Formats: sequence, C-alpha cells, structure tokens
Amino acid sequence: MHLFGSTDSGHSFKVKLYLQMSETAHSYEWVDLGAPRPSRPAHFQAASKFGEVPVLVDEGQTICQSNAILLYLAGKIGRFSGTQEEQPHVLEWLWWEANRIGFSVPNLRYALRWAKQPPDVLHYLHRRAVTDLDTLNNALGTSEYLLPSGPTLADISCSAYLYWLEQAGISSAGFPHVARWLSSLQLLPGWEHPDTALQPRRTIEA
Ligand SMILES: N[C@@H](CCC(=O)N[C@@H](CS)C(=O)NCC(=O)O)C(=O)O
Repeated sequence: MHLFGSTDSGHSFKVKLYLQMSETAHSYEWVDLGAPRPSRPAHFQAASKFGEVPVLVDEGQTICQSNAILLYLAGKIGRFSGTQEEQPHVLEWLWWEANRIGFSVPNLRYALRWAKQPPDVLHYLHRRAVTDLDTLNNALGTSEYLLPSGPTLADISCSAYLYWLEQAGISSAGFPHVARWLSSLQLLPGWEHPDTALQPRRTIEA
C-alpha cells in the first residue's frame, strides 16, 4: 500500500494512524501542499481525483477521501471496525466528523495560522468548533471510546485534528472527557503524534 499525505493534514493523519496502529506494511509519500496544484508530482495528480491528500493506492486502485479510505482499510484488514451491531453508529460518527469536527476545528486552525480571516468568520468557526467539542464531550462522558466495544474508525477519525486543538485557540481543559479520550488513544500501540507521523520517509516495511 502506498499513502500520499502531508504534514499538518489531520485527514492524512487518520489514514497514517490506521496503518500504523494496524501494523499494515505501507510506504508513505509526503506531498508539498505549499506547491500549486499543477506543479505537484504528476503521479500524485494522476492518483488524486480531488487534488487533495490523503490518497491510498492499493492493488492498482486509488482511493480518496479520508473516511472512505478508513472504511476500505477496515474492510480489508479487519481492525478497528467495531462490532456488527455498531456498524450504523460507526458510519454516523464518520459522517458527523466530515461535516462537523473535521470542518470546524481544521478551518479555525487554518484561519488562525495560515489564512487570516475577518472577526465574524473567526467567531463563526469558533462557535461551531465549541459546539462540536461539546457534542464529543457529552458522548464521551458515558463511554471510554465513541463505541462501546473499544477504539474504532470513529475515534481515529474524530480525534485526528484534536491533537492540534491549542493551535485552533481552544484548550482541551474545557472538555475533560475529550481530553481523557485523547490521552487514552495516545496510549494505543502504534499511535504517534501527527507532527512526527506525517513527516517524509515514515514508511513501515513488510
Ligand atoms: N474531505 C477530504 C478533505 C481532504 C483535505 O482537505 N485535504 C487537504 C489537506 S488537509 C488538502 O489536500 N489540501 C490541499 C489543496 O486543497 O490543494 C478528506 O476527508 O480526505
């Protein structure tokens, strides 16, 4: 398997983390997102239907969209899938992530660090992020992970950007169940902080 990803990309981190935590042999290729899209490597442009990272290449197939890649990997490798009964709820969290916490926190972080925005835009993103963190905090108040059986794709996906929460100007201390959950995930074998996991040349050999 070959993964295209980039530093500072929580979307890439989800996939990298799954591969590491499931001890799946893979190669990893860092893509410079600072380069304009037309000047990125031709083989990446050919593989990336939407022009974005992450992209997974496996057995001649290219798969885009981080949550779609996670579902593909779970189907193939069988780790972090949750139980049969939990499948609809794993999907609920993945769809919620794509629309809520995977939108609000990264966009707020991006606006604060790389693309200055007017105060009303920052206010909108901040309010959305806090609402989403409240949702997660409430869910995690009664369960160690998002699904009762243990860590699943839902946790990998929903937590991906939260290791950079301070960079979005929000302290996890205000969301104690989220903070506890992030710490628990960090203790799982294969977990690595995105700042190092996404650096170039982070391949796991077969
Ligand atoms: N919905 C996509 C989002 C992917 C995405 O936003 N990728 C960003 C990096 S985090 C990207 O490649 N941006 C570069 C660009 O748009 O040129 C997913 O889940 O994979």
